[in-house]
Amino acid sequence: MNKNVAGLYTKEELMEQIEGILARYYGLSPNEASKEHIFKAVVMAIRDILRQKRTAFSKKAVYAKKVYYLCMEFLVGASLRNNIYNLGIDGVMSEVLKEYGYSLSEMYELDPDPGLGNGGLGRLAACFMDSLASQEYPAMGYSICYEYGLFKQKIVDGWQTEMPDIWLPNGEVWLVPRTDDTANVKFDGQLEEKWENGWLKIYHYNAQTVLAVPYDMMISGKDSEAVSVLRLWRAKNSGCMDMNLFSQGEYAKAMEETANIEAISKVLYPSDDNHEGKSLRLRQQYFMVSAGLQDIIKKHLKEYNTLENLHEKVAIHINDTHPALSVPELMRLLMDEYSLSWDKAWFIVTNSIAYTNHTVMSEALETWNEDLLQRRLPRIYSIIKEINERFCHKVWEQYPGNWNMSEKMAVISQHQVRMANLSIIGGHSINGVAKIHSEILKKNVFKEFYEMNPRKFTNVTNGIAHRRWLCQANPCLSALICECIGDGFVKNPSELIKFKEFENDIGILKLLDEIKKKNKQAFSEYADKIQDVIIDPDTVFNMQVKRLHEYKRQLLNALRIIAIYQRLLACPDLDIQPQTFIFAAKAAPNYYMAKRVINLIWCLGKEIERNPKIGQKLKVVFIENYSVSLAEMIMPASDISQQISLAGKEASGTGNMKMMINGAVTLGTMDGANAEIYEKVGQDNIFIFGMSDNEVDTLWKQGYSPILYYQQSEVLRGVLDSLNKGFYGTSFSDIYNYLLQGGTVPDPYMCLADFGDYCRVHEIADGVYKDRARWNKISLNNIANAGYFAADRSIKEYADNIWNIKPIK
Ligand code: 26Q
Repeated sequence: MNKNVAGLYTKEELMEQIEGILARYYGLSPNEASKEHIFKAVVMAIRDILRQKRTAFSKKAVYAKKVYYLCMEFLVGASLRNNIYNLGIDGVMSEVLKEYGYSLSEMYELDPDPGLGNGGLGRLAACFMDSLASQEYPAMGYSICYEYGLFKQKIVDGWQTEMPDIWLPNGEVWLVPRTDDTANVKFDGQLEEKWENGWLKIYHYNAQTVLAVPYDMMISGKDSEAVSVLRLWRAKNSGCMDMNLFSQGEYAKAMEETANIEAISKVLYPSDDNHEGKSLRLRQQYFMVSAGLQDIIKKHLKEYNTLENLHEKVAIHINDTHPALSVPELMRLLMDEYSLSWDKAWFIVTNSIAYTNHTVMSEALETWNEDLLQRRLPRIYSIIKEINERFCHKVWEQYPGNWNMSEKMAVISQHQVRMANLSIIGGHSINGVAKIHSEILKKNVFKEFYEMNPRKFTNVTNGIAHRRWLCQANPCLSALICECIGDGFVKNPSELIKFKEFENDIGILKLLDEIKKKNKQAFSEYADKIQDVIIDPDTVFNMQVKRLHEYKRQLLNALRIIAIYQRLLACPDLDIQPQTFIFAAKAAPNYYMAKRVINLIWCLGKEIERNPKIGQKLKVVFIENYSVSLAEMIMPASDISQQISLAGKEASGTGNMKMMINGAVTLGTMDGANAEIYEKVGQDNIFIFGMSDNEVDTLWKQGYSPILYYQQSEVLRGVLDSLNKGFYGTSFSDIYNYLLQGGTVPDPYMCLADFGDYCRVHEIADGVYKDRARWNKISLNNIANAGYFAADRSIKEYADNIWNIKPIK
């Protein structure tokens, strides 16, 4: 099998390939093979196809500028369906499997969903790999091959418990080990500087050397010749055990060292909000950065035999500050290993690196303790100090006497190393991930940097892999769109706007309604199967699925549900639209308040269930273990998409886009990408409520007094008081206190300030929902306007405006 163009594989060729693998690897004929064997052989056959395609593509891309995307997380999701779809071999593969007595969906069920990310940021990186390949950009991603991904969540008696995500035994089939490209990464030790022939040579003594072994995962493009490679590094002890220790009889200590080293790629940190400054996390970051940059240099030298043109041929993207050590590490490699001068190295570094910021929350901005950095990474520390000194000098020259400017922009301050400042100074571009977010970066968070260098700042609004989230996750809707406007939108998502022509077509609107119903039914069956919960597909599916965070305000949603519940308790015969509130969310394991909110939602659901009459109109379900695979079931089944963060806090959100493209209607605040969804669909096709980001700032500055809202609203009083008594036998008086008083300040996300408007707008939405024709028209308008939120568009903007790379045609 040696074909370049997707979709040209015949049934016979694929069977020959699969059977060859079964024979070679397992010594089995198809008759003897189990379902698992067939699955593995199918994956290996696809892997081979992708590898051949990648080799051919790399040849075409020689001498072209390439992008390297560094990210501590890639939440890729299951791979089999995506690759089969993108290669266009669904039909023929299904026939092949029939010969062995299986179906495609049986194979998909065996395909693991590696949890190599926490949420939005990691999923964005995965969507980008897909778009890069589909649009034929030469690209490679770098990350860590965590042995354990994000924990698996189980709710036990209403409380989140965490279990390890052991993905590798099954997931390993997707990985190709590339031991030839193993790199060495050095930690600890001491430095010595020596002048030799007019050069300052740096010697790094007593360092601990860790092997970084690469494993490649290939990601195909849709109808394209390109394949993106995601290179995941695994930490290994450098082979030789410490024989000194061993000879002295200290066996356990010698083993401990291996365990310590291999811990680097053992587990993904499950917290996406709170920077804790742990030594292991620092080692993970440097491990990935150093291995990745060495790899980039090696590849570049192979093509050009010089590093002088690195910045012309390589774009290095750091996804948030987690890979920010790229700045000093690339300086180190260029100067210490390849003898470039500081100025030359600095020119190359600052013209290669670009940085995306994903948060404005101060507690999530990374800083590292100076002593820790100096101990673990002595050379990197000395380079950061030099960068800081040179930069502060420049600031001082430009703003003489202005201590404020220097203090705000310094890389090192009060014994902390600030990674965002390092990333801005060491790169040529910084961008936010939605318009409003990028404005906030310029206005507040990085105001001084913006003043000094406005041209570095830009925005690239996020986007999603629409082929995964629409074409694959919702095949019926996708087929309907194809019938109406053709299949151009698959490769060119902006064509989705043509679907708008059908907004008054009663027949199409009815079909849209039927598809939604079918997806809701499918989700109900799935929920019953995985979690034993019964959901009525004839109710409104009102969904909030995302990580659990105070700023995302799942609590606000819960408060309103309590209000509805109380209304129904008071008059059980009230004629309301029956609705199901569906939540799915993981909380960081040490985030107590987030876990309490899950607890509240769960107890509320249980208590309502006990009252069968009310239960017919109102249901609350918490679906466990939110993951990419679960999201692929949820998005197509959603009617209302709740995006209710406090304005100014959610950088972008991408779940909002996934729901929109599946025809859900957003009910949300003017935050993150919601504001752009509003711009695209217009006010008739979205339900917006709450304070604007400016109003939020003003209220907070003038002093937020939740008690006023409590006093003014009887409904709110009823809701809050009921927290003290609690639900399903559990009191939530701590949440009552949090909302009204708090420890030092009450609820910083001001749920009560937005509560009234939230209820008002929700009521309008419920009214519109009753008018099915009108609702379906709104739904259609959301789908038609979702093309802008495709990752293909985001990637093109990055390619044109930041990376300066071109597709390989
Ligand atoms: C930091 C230090 C130590 C350990 C972990 C971390 C860490 C890990 C993950 C910090 C943050 C994250 C993830 C952040 C994230 O997902 N942010 C989201 O990014 C999305 C893509 O741009 C946006 O849509 C969301 O608005 C944003 O919250």
